[in-house]
Amino acid sequence: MAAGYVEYEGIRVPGEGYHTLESLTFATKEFQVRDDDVFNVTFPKSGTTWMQEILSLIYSNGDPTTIKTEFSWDRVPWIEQHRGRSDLEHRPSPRLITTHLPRYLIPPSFNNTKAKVIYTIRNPKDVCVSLYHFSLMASFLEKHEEFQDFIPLFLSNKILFGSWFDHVKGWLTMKDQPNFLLLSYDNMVKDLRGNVVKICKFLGKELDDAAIDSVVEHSSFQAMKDNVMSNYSVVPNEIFDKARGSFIRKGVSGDHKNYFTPAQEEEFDRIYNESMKDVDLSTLI
Ligand code: PPS
Repeated sequence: MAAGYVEYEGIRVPGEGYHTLESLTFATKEFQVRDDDVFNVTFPKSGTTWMQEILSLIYSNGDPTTIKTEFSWDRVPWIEQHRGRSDLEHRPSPRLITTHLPRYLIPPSFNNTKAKVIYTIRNPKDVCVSLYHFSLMASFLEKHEEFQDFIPLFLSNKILFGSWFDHVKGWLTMKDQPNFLLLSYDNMVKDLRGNVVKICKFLGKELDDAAIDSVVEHSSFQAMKDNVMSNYSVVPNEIFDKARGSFIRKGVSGDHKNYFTPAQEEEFDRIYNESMKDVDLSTLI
């Protein structure tokens, strides 16, 4: 096993100051969910940081002051990371919360609440490409210099937070519940404004047109690439090696076409079709 990971109840997550047994136990067993909590849920590299920015902007009525002065990970913290307890336990409502946890690890207190979940999915071949690049720059991730060697890792359940397939299927069990909104990164790339309006409606937030415009402007790819509070440029080079890439990297849908050979794509699609045979995501990814 690559150094630096923590194995916890069927998933593997980065250790090294990110997750500890204690932080994972807090997130999955002890955390007390409230009715007015809003969860930003993703498999890694599916639009987590983007949704952190959008939610921050919606809750500030389009005013960019907060996104320009507070780090994204402070504004919409991960419950499972080492600061989850201190960041979230006593935070006033409504709390904006991020998690990569699979559905089965969400704490029992969630089930008795009306807490809202926004689950963002992304084309898994693009997730694979994005995670491949991220793994080359992040000190705490297993590295494969050649993309072809990364694909089998991605397709295994040894990738972060369990397999992509299980993550998506687990969360989709909530798809008919009124407190669940399913979004797609790929649709957000095509129509950010339409998705921001959808999110506002789901959250019961009434923003006027100018505020919506501001959310869209400040959560654009370029705006986020330039925002030091969201682009992870402050993370030291020993952790994110900026010579090997940037966190806000390319921001497009379909980048996998530049990486997969036809044979690799065919094999990926075969596994996808087998694993996802009862799930139709064709309008989303
Ligand atoms: S993480 O590590 O799980 O929190 O990463 P995550 O934020 O989920 O995903 C990073 C990818 O999201 C892209 N990104 C964006 N795309 C479009 N528009 C905006 N505003 C935006 N912000 C972040 C980021 O560039 C990563 O994707 P790739 O394909 O690597 O560019």
